[in-house]
Amino acid sequence: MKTIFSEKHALQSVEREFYRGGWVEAFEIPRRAELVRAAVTRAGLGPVMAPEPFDLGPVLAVHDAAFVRFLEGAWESWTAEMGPIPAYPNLWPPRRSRSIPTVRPGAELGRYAVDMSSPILAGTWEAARAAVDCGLTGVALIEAGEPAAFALCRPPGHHAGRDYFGGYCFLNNAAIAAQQFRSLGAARVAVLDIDYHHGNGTQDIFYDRGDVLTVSVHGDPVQEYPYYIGFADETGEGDGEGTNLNLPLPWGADFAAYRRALTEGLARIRAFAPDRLVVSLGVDTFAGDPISHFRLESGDYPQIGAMIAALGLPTLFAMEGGYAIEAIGENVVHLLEGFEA
Ligand code: SP5
Ligand code: ZN
Repeated sequence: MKTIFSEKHALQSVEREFYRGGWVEAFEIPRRAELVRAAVTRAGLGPVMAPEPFDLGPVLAVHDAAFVRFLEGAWESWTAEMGPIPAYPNLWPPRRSRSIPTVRPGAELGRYAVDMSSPILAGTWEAARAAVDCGLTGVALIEAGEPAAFALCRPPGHHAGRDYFGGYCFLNNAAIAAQQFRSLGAARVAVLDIDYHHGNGTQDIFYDRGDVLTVSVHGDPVQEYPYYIGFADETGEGDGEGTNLNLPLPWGADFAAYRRALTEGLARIRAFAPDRLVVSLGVDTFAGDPISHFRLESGDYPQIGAMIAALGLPTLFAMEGGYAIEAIGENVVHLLEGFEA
């Protein structure tokens, strides 16, 4: 299958992230994407191509317009007041406060950020747009007849909601791609999120939609980021009632437990009978992942790919998390090879 990759991902680059009161070596680093790209090439998975540029239409079909305007201009307004330093939020609106615009960039940052993991830098907007373009180019390839495509998105996207960013994510690449499939004529689309963390942004975006099924297998939010969302009793609302499925697993879950949950998720997708599938592909389920607590081995990933392939759906893979640098390339390629086998 074809891989879509943009060098612009490197514009989002931090060396440290804030953790337990101090700065630790960052986990979401440009090297991740470079290693996946190298592994794709080494394995002969198929050609690696640059994305086509898309206008903001598909982004605005998913994200709030004021949020998008904020992200686009955040660096400029921040640096005008603060100088050229990374934009980190350090305050958040209290509950029941009103959404009155302010002129201060720090206050606007807190309005839209959900955590401190995702600083806005000079190139953040360009990097996030390029990641979206990777997904949209994958959609176009599939609509042109490719059975599958791999959007090697970075920064990742699944924690970004309609009007918020965080968890290393700014724009929701997978959700934008799923909506694009809808806009181009698919009646029903499923999003399967196999990143270790709950795909809260994707759930949020499609929560009241009956035309997009969202399924996520992830670390139980009782124990794990994003903590406040991702529980099994969140099933959708309104037209979307019954079209969100959360399959949380406890810390320490091994592949046997994982496979059971995934099997349940895939059965729900089959019953929904979608026309297209988007997979939020994180490999932070790996036992060696430095910030996660599942126990999957590299040898398990081909089976996950094969299980997804058994759905027989045109499938877009969109890269999300995975922080075990030494194994990220191998794990991603194993999964995609399992899909194609
Ligand atoms: C896309 C994605 O996988 N985002 C993950 C966001 C996780 N944010 C919480 C990170 C907590 C970092 N903990 C450091 C543990 C060091 N031992
Ligand atoms: Zn993750």
